[in-house]
Amino acid sequence: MKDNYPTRLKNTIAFIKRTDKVCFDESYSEYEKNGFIVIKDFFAREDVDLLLKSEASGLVTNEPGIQGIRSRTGVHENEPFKSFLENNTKLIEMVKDILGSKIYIHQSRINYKSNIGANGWHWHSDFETWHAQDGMPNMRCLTAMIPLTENTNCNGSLMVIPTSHEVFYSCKKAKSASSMENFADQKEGLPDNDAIKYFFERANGIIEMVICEPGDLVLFDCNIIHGSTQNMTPIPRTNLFFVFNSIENQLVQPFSTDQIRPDSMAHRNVSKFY
Ligand code: 6CS
Ligand code: FE
Repeated sequence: MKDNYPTRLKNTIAFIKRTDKVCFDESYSEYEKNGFIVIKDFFAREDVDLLLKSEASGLVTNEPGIQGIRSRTGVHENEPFKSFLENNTKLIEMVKDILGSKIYIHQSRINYKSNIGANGWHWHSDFETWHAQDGMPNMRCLTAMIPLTENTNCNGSLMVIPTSHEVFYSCKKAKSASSMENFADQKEGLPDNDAIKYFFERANGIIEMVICEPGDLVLFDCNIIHGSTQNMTPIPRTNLFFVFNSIENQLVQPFSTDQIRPDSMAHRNVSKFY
């Protein structure tokens, strides 16, 4: 298959104009323009509180350098996360409208940033990873972020660069980490500082801190440049993520590696479509 977004090459560092449509439904113009949207009080508070209290199972990724769990992937395969997803027709219909087709779960995860000193995530585009490492062909994918605790102005909340989803940054090949290591501590697929500056200036100097609380829904495009800092506070930041991909954008062979990641990180054997 043609590689529309070549990345992790030896020498080329380039900005590639996005050719994929961001949004198939005109009523989400803010999402289309900025690459993300926050919808207050989308979920019933008690449904979200139940998720926080529940023990999740799934593939664990540990914190690099410190004790603790960084992430758990594949959480939607078990209760109560499974029912929470499947019963949320309001969410599913909305994502289908935006992506313009039937959808499925590419990845689900909980990121636990709940201990003092829990690590952040440097600036990156998720799509860059999913394209290079998982063989996601195009940008027909988005993330629904569901805060299970408060995301405040100081506990390592998500930061995004509005409008950065419109351009793909082709990253320079880095000292190779395995695909699995790259999940815990990203070394490959990081935009360099000049690229971050470019996106920042293009956004008229705006970096948005996504402050939100349980009950809210955050949708962000697969290619938006985002990141977050360490959580230095005793205020836990725990977020659930459902990554939805279009049925028309299913995974092929990875574009930049031979390593196939586990199904819970990059769903290939898809049987359930919405
Ligand atoms: O490797 C991944 O799939 C994950 N890593 C990052 C840095 N962002 C999104 C994604 O869940
Ligand atoms: Fe990410």
